[in-house]
Amino acid sequence: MNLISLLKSSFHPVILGHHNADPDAVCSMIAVADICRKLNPKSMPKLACDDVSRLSMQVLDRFAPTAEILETVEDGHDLVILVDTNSLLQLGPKLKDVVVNPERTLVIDHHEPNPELDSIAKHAVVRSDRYSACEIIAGLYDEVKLDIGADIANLLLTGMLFDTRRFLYADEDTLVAATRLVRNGADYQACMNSLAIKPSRSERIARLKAAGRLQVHNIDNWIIVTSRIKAFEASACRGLIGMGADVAIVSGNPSNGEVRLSSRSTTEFYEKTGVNLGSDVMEPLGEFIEGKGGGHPNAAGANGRILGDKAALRAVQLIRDAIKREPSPESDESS
Ligand SMILES: [Mn+2]
Repeated sequence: MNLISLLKSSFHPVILGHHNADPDAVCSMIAVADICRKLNPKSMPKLACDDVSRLSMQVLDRFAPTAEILETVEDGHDLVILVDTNSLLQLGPKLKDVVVNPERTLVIDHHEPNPELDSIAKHAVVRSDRYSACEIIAGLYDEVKLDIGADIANLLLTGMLFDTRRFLYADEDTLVAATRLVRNGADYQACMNSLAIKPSRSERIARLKAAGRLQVHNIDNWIIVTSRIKAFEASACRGLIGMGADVAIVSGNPSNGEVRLSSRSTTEFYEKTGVNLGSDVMEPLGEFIEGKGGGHPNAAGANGRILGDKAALRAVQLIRDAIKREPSPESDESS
């Protein structure tokens, strides 16, 4: 059965996105519902996600204030459409059991196909070479010969902007699709604005204070910065990386007398030095500050009781040691 007859044959489709649905997921879902209604005017699509991200709520407020996204689905649907995911696990606990009949399941997604895909759905539009589900769906409008209205164009462009990180990840097809959405009435600036989240006043002040108290350490041409604030350490680290640091370590001092350290590094730093902020830095640091530490290669933290300044300097020492241990192409060139 082709896509058009599948969608035309459905009167009660349910459209599912992944849990903590991001703007690409929710915007795709609303567009797919629009396609269903246009192909079959009697169709009454329902949308559902385990939960919707805060940013997605902001986008919906702006472009689809009346859209209803449910958290659970009752029986009685005749087609299940998975959007922006092809894995049941990603649907989250409340929805993973909705998908039961592969004959009546369609997947529209841009992630790598999951091995279980064939057993989930007999119908799939999975294009892992595309940068967003919204881009695929913009193409589907052509395929089924439907016009894209301005409302949907805004949603699809916003989903594309989000998943491509404002076209950092894109190719010619992506840009052509985006241009066509603008021609169909999408307001580029409004789409960009709908994705802007301004941190709270206290968070912004914390970031600025962290910048004001900065110490810069040069290790093998890498710029490692340390600072201290009361709260919002992780946000401050991201801010300092944005200002140009390769690694940022910020200690926070919450009122309970504990010390919290947060750290971030650039992908380039991790790729070229091999220094893992979790296992090389924050884990041993956790012990040093009489607490616990760990995390990921580019983002890690520790909690303990030793003063923040001392702890941050120790973290710098651990990075210095780790850089010496790891073969670093950068330092070979510069030495
Ligand atoms: Mn996506």
